[in-house]
Amino acid sequence: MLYTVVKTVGVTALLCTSVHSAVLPFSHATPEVPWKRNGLFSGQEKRTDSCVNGPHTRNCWKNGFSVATDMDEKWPSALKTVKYDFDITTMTLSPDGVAKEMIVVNGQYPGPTIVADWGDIIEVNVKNGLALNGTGVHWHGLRQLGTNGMDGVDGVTECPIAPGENRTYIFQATQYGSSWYHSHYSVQYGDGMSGGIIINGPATANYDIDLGIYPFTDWFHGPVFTLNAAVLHAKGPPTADNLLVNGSMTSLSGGTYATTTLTPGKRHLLRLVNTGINNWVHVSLDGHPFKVIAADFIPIVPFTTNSLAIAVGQRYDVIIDANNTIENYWLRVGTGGGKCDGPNANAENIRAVFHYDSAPPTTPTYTASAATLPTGCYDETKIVPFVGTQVPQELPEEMTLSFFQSEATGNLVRWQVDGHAMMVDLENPTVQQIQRGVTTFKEEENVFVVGEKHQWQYWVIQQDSLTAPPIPHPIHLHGHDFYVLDQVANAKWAGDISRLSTNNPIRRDTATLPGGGYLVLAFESDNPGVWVMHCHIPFHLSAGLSVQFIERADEIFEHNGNFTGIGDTCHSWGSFMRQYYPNGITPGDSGL
Ligand SMILES: *[C@@H]1O[C@H](CO)[C@@H](O)[C@H](O)[C@H]1NC(C)=O
Ligand SMILES: *[C@@H]1O[C@H](CO)[C@@H](O)[C@H](O)[C@H]1NC(C)=O
Ligand SMILES: *[C@@H]1O[C@H](CO)[C@@H](O)[C@H](O)[C@H]1NC(C)=O
Ligand SMILES: *[C@@H]1O[C@H](CO)[C@@H](O)[C@H](O)[C@H]1NC(C)=O
Ligand SMILES: CC(=O)N[C@H]1CO[C@H](CO)[C@@H](O)[C@@H]1O
Ligand SMILES: [Cu+2]
Repeated sequence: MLYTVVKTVGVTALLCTSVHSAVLPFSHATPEVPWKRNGLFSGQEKRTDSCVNGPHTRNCWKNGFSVATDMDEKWPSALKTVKYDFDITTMTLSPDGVAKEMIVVNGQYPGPTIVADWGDIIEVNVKNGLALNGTGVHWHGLRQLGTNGMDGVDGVTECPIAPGENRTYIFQATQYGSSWYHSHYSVQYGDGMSGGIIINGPATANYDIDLGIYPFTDWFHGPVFTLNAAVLHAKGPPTADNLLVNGSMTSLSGGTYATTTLTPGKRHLLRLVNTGINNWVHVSLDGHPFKVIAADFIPIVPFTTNSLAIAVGQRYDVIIDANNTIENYWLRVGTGGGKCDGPNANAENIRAVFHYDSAPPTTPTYTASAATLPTGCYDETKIVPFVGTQVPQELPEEMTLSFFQSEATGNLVRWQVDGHAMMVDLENPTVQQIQRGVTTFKEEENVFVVGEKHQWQYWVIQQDSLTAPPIPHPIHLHGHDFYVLDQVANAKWAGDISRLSTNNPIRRDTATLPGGGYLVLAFESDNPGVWVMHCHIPFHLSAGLSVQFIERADEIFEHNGNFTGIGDTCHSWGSFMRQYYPNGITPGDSGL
């Protein structure tokens, strides 16, 4: 191995108040090692110069870009800026017939979908219209190359936006595909603050009609902040009241099934997103297999399946061929099954309607695939990225996930990495600390330092079998896609690197850490910034299940002018906190 991964954690030095002018001491002048992709599928690239993206030529894009372009390395230059104004307010809505005071974007749930073309600049002005909550927006899966300050992580890349204040996020869509945005202010998105993101680009199979984003989320009728305060001291997961499909569902109080219209004879692209809280979802459509063409932001070699398992934070783009009898069909949704995720009171009745245009508006009756939905909390495995990558087979560094709960601390739930539950300082985010010259961090900031330029970084997240309940966790990394090299339930990583799948492994931004086992990941240190990697179950994240990578600290400000204004946001946030929450927010809440 030509290099070592520098890892510091648990540095105990107190934050020093004297003036530091030095940056973190880990600038290595490592030469760039060639880790180029092997171009596995490059033979399939058509000449795209004159090719226009259309129903029969989805593989091409424009100006020589196509589905064979590696979007880690190349993307179209920005042709336009798409602009949105987000007003965050509370509002009482009844997505499933039960009224709930929600926190929403522009008065709607799900929030407005951001639509851009590959390469566009996205500019969103976010105004906090809440009375008593901070907010901030994270653009899930967007790489934020050179724009770490736009990542929207409170206490890490920014201070929360205080009530009455606003800030503008500006970043480039260097990737394409389907995703979502959500608040990263504690558990806030569980009360509704989320919406879809569509970045138009090429695809690995042809389709006629883009049906857009199709989100799934388990749903709690009470305020999620109140629930979280209880869950932080509970013995197990709470029971979700319902599960919303595209923002609606039925319940004993009314509500309706989401309905989607299909055009007979056409192929439809549907962008499935789990925007949920606790529940994995299993999804199938009666009489219609899914042709799966992308996993998270990664185009994949198409495969056909009757159902998909989707962890919180994951996405799948699927093509549905409306070639069946002109009728109405059930889309069926199951959860992981209660033991691996969390109980859902309406688990048996979650569905939606797919209606063929010109079919009579009757309730679906077709039941042929009704009984076939699997259960369990796991990732799909047939995922082969269309643009292949060879990852060198190297030994990963280990992080251990443990669990701590004691009567002495009022049963406060702690999900710990290497012995520490993450707690961020909302008033002094990590990037501001680095800007001020801080070089050592508190143990509970769970800092892992990555100093090298353009090298592979390998990590194994190991569940501690003695303390951690053997449940799976959807792990999400910011600023990068990662490669899934190994993923085993109820097992201990034994250091055998020959096990690692390195020949075009699964590449995505969210993957399941199996119950009682481990997950081995690799990513390239190609994006200076502070990037969190965390469990995407808000209750676990709030109880500490996160780390932050400080990647190439000495270059963060050199390549990144986008921390401008962080001081003002932090000043406003500090004033707000002193006035309304002098004792801090929920005790034991990580802030994330
Ligand atoms: C956020 O607002 C909710 C009410 O919508 C309140 O219950 C909660 O305490 C607030 N929490 C924080 C951390 O600001
Ligand atoms: C955003 O805040 C600035 C002051 O920080 C103010 O001048 C501007 O009018 C605000 N914009 C909106 C849309 O509220
Ligand atoms: C989801 O709901 C929105 C709002 O009702 C609607 O505009 C959109 O077409 C729906 N999407 C699908 C795929 O049905
Ligand atoms: C619809 O087309 C798919 C291939 O796209 C085929 O496998 C399936 O059998 C067809 N279904 C019907 C009902 O014709
Ligand atoms: C380096 C960089 O991307 N700087 C941009 C940060 O954001 C401002 C607008 O807020 C741009 O003007 C800078 O170019
Ligand atoms: Cu978790």
